[in-house]
Amino acid sequence: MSLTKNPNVLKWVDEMVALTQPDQVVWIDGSEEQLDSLRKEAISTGEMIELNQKELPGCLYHRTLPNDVARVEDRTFICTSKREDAGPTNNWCAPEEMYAKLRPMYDGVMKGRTMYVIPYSMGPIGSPLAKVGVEVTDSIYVVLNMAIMTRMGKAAFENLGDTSNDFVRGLHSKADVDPENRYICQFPEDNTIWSINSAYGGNVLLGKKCFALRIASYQGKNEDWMAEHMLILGLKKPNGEVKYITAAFPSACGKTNLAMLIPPEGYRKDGYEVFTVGDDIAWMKQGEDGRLYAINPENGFFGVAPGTNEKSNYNALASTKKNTIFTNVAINNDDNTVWWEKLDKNPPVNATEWKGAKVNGPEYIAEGNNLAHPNSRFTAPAENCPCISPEFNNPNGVPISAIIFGGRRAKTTPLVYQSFDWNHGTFIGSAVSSETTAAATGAVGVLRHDPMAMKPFCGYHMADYWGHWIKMGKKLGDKAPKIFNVNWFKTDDEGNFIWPGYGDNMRVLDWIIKRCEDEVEAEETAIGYLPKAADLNLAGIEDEVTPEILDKLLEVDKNLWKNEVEDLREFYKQFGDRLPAEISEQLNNLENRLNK
Ligand code: GTP
Ligand code: SPV
Ligand code: MN
Repeated sequence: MSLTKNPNVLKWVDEMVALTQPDQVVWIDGSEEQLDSLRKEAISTGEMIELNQKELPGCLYHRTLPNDVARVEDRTFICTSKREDAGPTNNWCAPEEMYAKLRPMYDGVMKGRTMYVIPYSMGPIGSPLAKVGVEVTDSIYVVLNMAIMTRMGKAAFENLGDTSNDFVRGLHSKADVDPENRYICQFPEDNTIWSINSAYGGNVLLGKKCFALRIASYQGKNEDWMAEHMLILGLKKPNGEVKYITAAFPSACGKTNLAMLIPPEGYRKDGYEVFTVGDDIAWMKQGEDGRLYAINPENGFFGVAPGTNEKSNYNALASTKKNTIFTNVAINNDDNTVWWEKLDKNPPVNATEWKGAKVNGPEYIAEGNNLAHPNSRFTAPAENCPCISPEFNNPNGVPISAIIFGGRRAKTTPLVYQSFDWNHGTFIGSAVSSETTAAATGAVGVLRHDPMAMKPFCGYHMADYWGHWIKMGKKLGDKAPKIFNVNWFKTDDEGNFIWPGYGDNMRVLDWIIKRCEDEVEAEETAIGYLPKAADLNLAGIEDEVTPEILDKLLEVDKNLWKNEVEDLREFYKQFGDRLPAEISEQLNNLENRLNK
């Protein structure tokens, strides 16, 4: 029955059973037989819909409640004993108070239901950087997603061993999916996560944001490593050498797309190739040679569906062709396949929109509706990805040459620039602002601070987190990756993006790698090193990116940047004297350079 003898696991599961009182407990061993019977059960109850098995073998569809389609940041809490340890950018509650508030909600909540006990590893099983979690849940959807997103099953328990207490305890119940009583709570001091009243993605796949970012960032601070909201890609040069880059962009700002980039034709002909190691989360630690190494703790992609097509992201689309779960996209009832905005120009006439209503697709869209929810997602196995890196399962990770920050900025931030050094790069990361997206509930398109793309995911005081970055930089010394900032989202006065983006972002990666290898000079400006116009390879897009547009893309408008400095000064105030001196020094230096 239970898959482990580990008394710490058994004791905790017993406690969770006593609390939630399920009718039965099923331990998830990860076997295909067991998963298949769960799939059949979920299909029979209507929880999942089987899609066209010829076109999309192994693929299932799931629809969540309209009130439950994204992360809920206002209901997400970091529960540390001291308020100041959670910091001003997190919702905080004392652990005892939060446990006391939630316990009655969990009391008997699984009566009439089954509890699934899911052992999983974040990171390749046995990797020195990997960690084990156990999630108990009353949702088959969660089990089937965790089976794709993590290394799930018996092997995770074998890796934990019979005595270790080092596992993250995740309790999830969809309960009544009541938004008024929805809570996503992290208890970093207890390695514990309690999530209730949601059945959606980042709220309930507890290995992902809750563990691999919120809890893990806290662990990383204490254990000298880093948990980041970053993609990891390998860029193969014509000489066969592969350089690894990580990039932190806020939710729905292009990580999956950059991680799976297909270089423009000219680059492909020359022999450039991009390999995906990860599309959302990186765990990074200093290796024996002194360099920074990254693993992707996940085993699949929980990717944004809308906007994904043959052209924008061929590799992501290809990844979804088998054994994939689609959540909140639209269904084409003629052939029982899926559709979402910008998949192609032919929305199905005989469609079911994401909330479940049968509609005429083209007419429905013409009336201003979305067929798929803007935050609809695919859960696809990493092994499906045509450009998955041969290093994907390397237990030691890949050595990182460059770290990129970015966000959605219509103005101010140029296409790309390089920091002067690690501390300046840390400052640039701390200063990231981005327009909000549909990945979290709330208004879309509002500019907000999202340091290192970690605002919703940092499990402790944001200023201490910056301090941790600075400390890591000292440890890494001259082996530290170079730090850059990019912005694919600059617009003209009509609001149109002026950089083609997607595959053409290769041109920016090319410059970044050349800078890492000291192959090109740069323009020293007040904000950092910018490319000399002639050093960006625009072959094939000269018509689109004219010299005037390139000027706009590389512009450093001193007045806008002075406003930025003002705004940052205000933003940093909330961190009081926990703000590292290095960060305020960087802000002062920037101001002085702008005033010169
Ligand atoms: P999360 O999974 O939420 O963390 O998101 P992500 O950062 O992986 O975002 P993703 O790559 O899925 O992109 C989200 C949206 O940004 C999609 O609608 C893309 O079409 C769009 N996007 C991605 N890259 C680019 C780009 O280079 N230019 C433009 N204009 N849009 C882009
Ligand atoms: C994000 O919002 O950054 C995601 C999706 O990657 S979720 O898992 O829902 O958080
Ligand atoms: Mn993400």
